[in-house]
Amino acid sequence: MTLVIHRLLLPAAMVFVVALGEASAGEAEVRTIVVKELAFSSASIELHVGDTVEWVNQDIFVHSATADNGSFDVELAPGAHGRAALKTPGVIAYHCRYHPGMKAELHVSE
Ligand SMILES: [Cu+2]
Repeated sequence: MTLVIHRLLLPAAMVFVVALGEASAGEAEVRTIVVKELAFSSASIELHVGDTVEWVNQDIFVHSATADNGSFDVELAPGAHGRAALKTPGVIAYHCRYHPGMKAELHVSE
């Protein structure tokens, strides 16, 4: 009888642990920012540590997403995408190395 109960409970317990693990991981997200017509689509975006930003270059020009603090420097060929993982909280201002007018910010919280 004990054996039967174990067989029933074990899978249920495993599902519970998996669910807890996902919740405590903070549901890391991939957030897309489109780069188009010489601009970043989001001038300011709210994110969390562990999230990833993906820039999608829909222009016919080369762009970059370059953090002012040096934490990332993503080269974006025409039609290409590039990613940066966010590891520390704070406001990260970034720009395009090729077009000084292209600027935006990431607001990263814990
Ligand atoms: Cu640019």
